[in-house]
Amino acid sequence: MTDGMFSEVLKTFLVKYGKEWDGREKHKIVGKTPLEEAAIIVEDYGLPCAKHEFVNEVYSMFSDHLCKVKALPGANRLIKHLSCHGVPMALASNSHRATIESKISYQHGWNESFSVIVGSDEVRTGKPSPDIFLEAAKRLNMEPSSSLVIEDSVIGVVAGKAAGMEVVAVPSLPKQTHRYTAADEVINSLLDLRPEKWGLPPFQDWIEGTLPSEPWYIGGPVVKGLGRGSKVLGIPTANLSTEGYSDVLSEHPSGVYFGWAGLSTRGVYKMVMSIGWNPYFDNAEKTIEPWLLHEFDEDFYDEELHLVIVGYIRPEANFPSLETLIAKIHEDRKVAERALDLPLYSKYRDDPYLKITSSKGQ
Ligand code: ADP
Ligand code: RBF
Ligand code: MG
Repeated sequence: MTDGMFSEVLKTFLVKYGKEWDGREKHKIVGKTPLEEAAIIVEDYGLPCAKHEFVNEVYSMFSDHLCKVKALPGANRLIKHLSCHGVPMALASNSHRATIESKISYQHGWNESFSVIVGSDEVRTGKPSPDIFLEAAKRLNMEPSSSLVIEDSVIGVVAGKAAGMEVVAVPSLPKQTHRYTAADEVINSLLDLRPEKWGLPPFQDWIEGTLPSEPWYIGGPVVKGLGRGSKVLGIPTANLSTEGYSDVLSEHPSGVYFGWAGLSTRGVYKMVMSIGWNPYFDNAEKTIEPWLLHEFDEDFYDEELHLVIVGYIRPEANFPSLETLIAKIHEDRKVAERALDLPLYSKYRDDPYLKITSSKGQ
């Protein structure tokens, strides 16, 4: 139970004991079984309750929130794809079976897609022991060696490898790749999974190097960034504040996206952008950096900028040199420029959100 909703419940629970939830604890409990979680938190906070009391209370509070838990970006797409192709799937989690079942009951089509569910209360030992995965393979009638595990926790990666399976890690917390060296591959989000690498049918929804999405919208005044775009890269990016966008941003992984940009006094332009921590510079803060594909003769700080984001290109990456980073961004520009001429994407040029009628514009 690694999602934000669980953190919220813990926070409320700890307040009752006069304690304050320290988000840093998240690290220690990712991927653990409910009883292990309880042991860690009861001990760390010196709570005057037994482990099983903690589990009972916290999980009964949590069950009221399960309906609000959102699927990870790309999860629905992946599940639909694999189940359409008849790939047998199991859900194997350190949570208890009852929690898993009620959690997925709120996700459309998931219960029908997973032919097997294994919770940690159904085996002798939870992850990192391989038991859960071995039991899942057995119930699916599959060989462990021909099974692929998709995991968000280090503990789960260790369990999958111990079961003799191939493991793709999708870390749930940012900047954690280095902790997942046991995995066969570490990807940034489920959007980056290439099923064909693992002998599974490839996705067919990529179009000319882009993955279309339902359009999503962000906007605000152009703010000062770290002053690197034009100076260091020769690529100016009209940064937007991330404030107020935590919900939209959590629905979309960090990465390189494209779409249309509307500037209140100037017009609508093609746009390619990065959202994330810029691994090459290893920023402490997540930034939103749209590059408008047009030559302007002046800056436009504070001007109202609205973006309609229509597709995804790639995850953010690190690069061996500034030149290779710059070359990659120019490649992104070409991909976006071409794609935005396709009817699928060009139709959003007329989205009313781009025609800003602010008091500042004239
Ligand atoms: P900062 O770190 O402050 O974002 P940049 O070097 O990235 O500085 O420059 C970004 C600024 O350059 C934008 O805020 C905008 O005012 C201006 N600018 C000029 N041309 C463009 C363009 N094509 N795309 C984005 N911003 C541009
Ligand atoms: N920064 C990275 O560290 N890795 C990337 O893969 C990356 N991709 C980018 C793609 C585009 C289209 C743009 C506009 C920027 C990208 N950047 C990336 C961000 C770049 O480093 C950033 O704009 C500068 O740090 C200026 O603030
Ligand atoms: Mg910038």
